[in-house]
Amino acid sequence: MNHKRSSILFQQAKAVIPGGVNSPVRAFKSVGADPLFIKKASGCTIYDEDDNCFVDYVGSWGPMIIGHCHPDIIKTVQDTMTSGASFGAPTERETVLANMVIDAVPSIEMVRMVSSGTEATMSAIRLARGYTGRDKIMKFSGCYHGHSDALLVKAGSGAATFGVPDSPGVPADFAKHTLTAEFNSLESVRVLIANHKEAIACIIVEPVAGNMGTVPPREGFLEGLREICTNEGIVLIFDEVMSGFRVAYGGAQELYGVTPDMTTLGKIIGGGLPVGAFGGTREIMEKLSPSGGVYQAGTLSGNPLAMSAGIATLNILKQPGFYASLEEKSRAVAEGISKAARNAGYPIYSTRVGSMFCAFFNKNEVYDWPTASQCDTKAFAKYFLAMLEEGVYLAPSQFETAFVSAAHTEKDIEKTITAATKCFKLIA
Ligand code: HOZ
Repeated sequence: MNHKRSSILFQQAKAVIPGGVNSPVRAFKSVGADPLFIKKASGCTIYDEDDNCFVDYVGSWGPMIIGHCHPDIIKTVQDTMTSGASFGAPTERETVLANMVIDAVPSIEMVRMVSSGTEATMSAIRLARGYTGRDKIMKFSGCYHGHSDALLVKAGSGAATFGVPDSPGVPADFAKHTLTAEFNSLESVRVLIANHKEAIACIIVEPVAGNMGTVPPREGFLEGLREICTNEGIVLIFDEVMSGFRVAYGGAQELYGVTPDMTTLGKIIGGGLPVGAFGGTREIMEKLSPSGGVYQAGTLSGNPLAMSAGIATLNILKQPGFYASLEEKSRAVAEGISKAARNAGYPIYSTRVGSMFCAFFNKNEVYDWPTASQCDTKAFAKYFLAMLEEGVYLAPSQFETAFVSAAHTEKDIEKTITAATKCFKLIA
């Protein structure tokens, strides 16, 4: 496969953009290759600048649940654009999308729109601190909640991929307020709470961890967090930027039947345009400025284009059978890859929740960051590059999630499994 033009574009980008990319994992650094520069996409197919085409399992890292360039999204964005891209003033669409989110997500009685997932989590944390009057927060190692100072502690995604889970530039004085427990271990949570009595404002968790690969919650974990937070007066925040409207219309909280106090969203609710949101109980949300004193603002918050794309996307997701059909496709592809590995005699540990899945290059169970970090990342890199050559575009890191969209067809899934069969044999 020829990557000539992508390589030239990457050299040009490196001269003017740090590392040649505007978000680190995109650089393909951990798989030892140059990134592909993407020219266009349609459905679940992406085309690079050398006119190679790939079945896409990145889906813009989650938003493209209905596939790229869906006609409803194109139409609504074009129509909205003709009336103006941004006003910095309220529009009706913001209330429409807010109501759709409130109807869908069990924990949300009020919601504030922002422009990214990072902004959503950062603001939710500030609000939880303002609401409780406490400073400390708790997160889980390997979970990633965007790149704000307080949350770049033992972080997943690119931070884990590049070995900088605690980033330089985060003052120790800020990081000292962030406590880190182990995902799926209520015991580690209890120990930290015992050592910081009445000092913890919130526990933030990805209910389905998606930034250390895909790690499902063990039975009782989310329920246990709910109980602990209720007993200790701690705000429970589900970071559903990835899992929201992805693993079910109402997110992981609907799937597992556990209702947090606050929820952060992003990705899907913007239909591929930049968006984020955080919401929760009326009591907490009314502490937010201008109804309350906790400050948060944004010039492009509630942006008309993003609101329109979000509304159109949710209208499609609401259609009967959408999630059942996506579940079936996702099961077929994840099980197919897992079987291909088994047949090649190559041990992987396979996880999936709805249309989020991961092939861990690990023969043992992966249930937290210490177990995820044991994966054979060199073997993953070989697999990734071989799959790319076969026309399958996966996330360029072991510590990310693969996303299936409604646009993936049986033929795409077959192509993926055939490719995996060949690639596992190659590396076995
Ligand atoms: N934080 C994203 C992965 N979990 C990467 C975003 C991007 O590079 O676009």
